[in-house]
Order: sequence, then structure tokens, then C-alpha cells
Amino acid sequence: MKRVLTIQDISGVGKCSLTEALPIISAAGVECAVLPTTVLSTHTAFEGFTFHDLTEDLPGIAEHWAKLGLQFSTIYTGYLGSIHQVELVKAIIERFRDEQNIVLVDPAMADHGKLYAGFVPEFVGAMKGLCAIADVVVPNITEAAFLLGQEYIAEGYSEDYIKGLLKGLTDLGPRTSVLTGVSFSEDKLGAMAYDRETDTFFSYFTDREPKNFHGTGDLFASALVGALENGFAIEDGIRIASEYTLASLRATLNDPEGRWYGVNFEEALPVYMRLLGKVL
Ligand code: PXL
Repeated sequence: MKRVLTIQDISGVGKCSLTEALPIISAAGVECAVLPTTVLSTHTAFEGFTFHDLTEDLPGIAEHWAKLGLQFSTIYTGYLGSIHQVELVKAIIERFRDEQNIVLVDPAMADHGKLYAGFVPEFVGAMKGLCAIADVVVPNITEAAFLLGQEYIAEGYSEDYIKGLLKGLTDLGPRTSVLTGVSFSEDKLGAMAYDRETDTFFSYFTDREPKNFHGTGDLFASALVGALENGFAIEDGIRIASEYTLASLRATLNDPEGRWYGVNFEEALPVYMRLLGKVL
């Protein structure tokens, strides 16, 4: 059985990071090992969240796994709480990297033109260093603009702007870049990707719903990991992750708490499994 390792925080309430990665990757039929980096009461968009940093535990956990001779088919990182944590995670990736595995980095640190609460501008440089050692990066447009020191354009941007960000991201190191939350028209939203080795762009768009929900970036990245683990190529992975994100969002549209508590990805899991060809 394949084994993914995901490294990110666990937020008790407010679906994101590990509370999405674990069930979604498991539903993809793949073991999901976890390295929780921080325990929070909620994600950081809630007022008054508590935060317990597990940085000191990370080297010992990695050491134990190395002694056991563990291997991971994908190492997938998401939200990380500090520059020190990013540096330790880089060292853990170097330790467990082999010829076959994929390193997928979601530089979860910003959205809507702003860094998430608690991040200092220097954090962006550390995250850039982590992206440099990835095979695949999956930022949103805000994160890509921060990583590349480019202007963030919220709406009405050109295809060339998106293609420039995608190529800029692969210039940092990864072979493949995927940008989420891309929209060239009022009624469509999706993802666009670039593969440096074949010099090819891919995109996939679905109908755009009028609302935004927290945690959809983590959902998309987790679903993409699950699809890649099932042998789908990146363009199919993007299609599957986009359709699953839309199905989750549609299951949440009438939920007044959905905006910050997260989308109903649970009820949409059968859609995901069908897209993966796991159930009829
Ligand atoms: O979804 C990204 C994310 C993950 N983890 C924590 C967050 C956020 C975004 O706000 O606060 C703790």
C-alpha cells in the first residue's frame, strides 16, 4: 500500500489542513501518515484561537521514522506556523526524499491579497525556499504573487499574468506549478498548471458559485494528492480536484456557517471516489 506523509497543522474546528487531508487522502485509498506541526483550537481566521507549537517534537518523530526505514510515496506540506518550522520541514523532506516520491508543497500562507494572521513578511522567503525543493507547488494567486514579489491582481487579469506566475513558480525549482482560484470570466473558476519539462499549460474550469469558503485550497491540494497517488496525470488530477471542490462547495451553499467553518467535503466524498473510478 502506498503511504503519503502530510505535514501541516491540525485546527480543531474550521475544516482545513489535517482535518481535510486525512479523510480525503484516505478516501482516495491511500494511507495518510501525519506530522502535525501545530495544534490550534480553530484556524487563524477565528478571533482568539489558541496555538500550541509542536516544532520541538518534529526532529524526534522524523528520527524514529528513519530508524524504522519508512518511505513515503508523496510528501505533502501545507500550512506551517513559523520560519523555524519551515526549515525543519525542509530537512525532513531531504531526509525522506528518494528517486520515486513526489514532494508537493501548498504554500498556505495568504489569500485575497493578504498574509494570514500571525505571518511576518520574512516568512514568505522561507516558504520560497521550501517551494524550491518541491516537485509540484499549489499556491493560490495571492501566494504566488507573494512568492515571486509580483503585483497581486484580484480580478480582470490576463492569461499572460497567470502564465507568468506559473512560469515564475517553476523557475524557483519545481517541475510543475498549479494555480488555484483562477478566473477569466464572471461565471467560471478553476485551476491552471504548467509543466516545465514539456513546456505545456493545462487548465480546468467549472461553473463559478457566488460565494467563497475557507479551506477550499487545502481540499483541492489534498484531492490532487489523492488523484496523483492513484496514477492520474496532473491534468486529470486538476480536473478531479476542481470537480470535487465544486461538489463540496455546492453541498455548503445554504449553510450559514460555511464561510468560516468550511465546506461540506464529507457529503461530497462519494463524488470524489467516483471521479477516481473507485465507485460506480
Ligand atoms: O487553510 C489554510 C489554513 C490552514 N491552517 C491554518 C489556517 C489556515 C488559513 O487561515 O489558519 C491554521
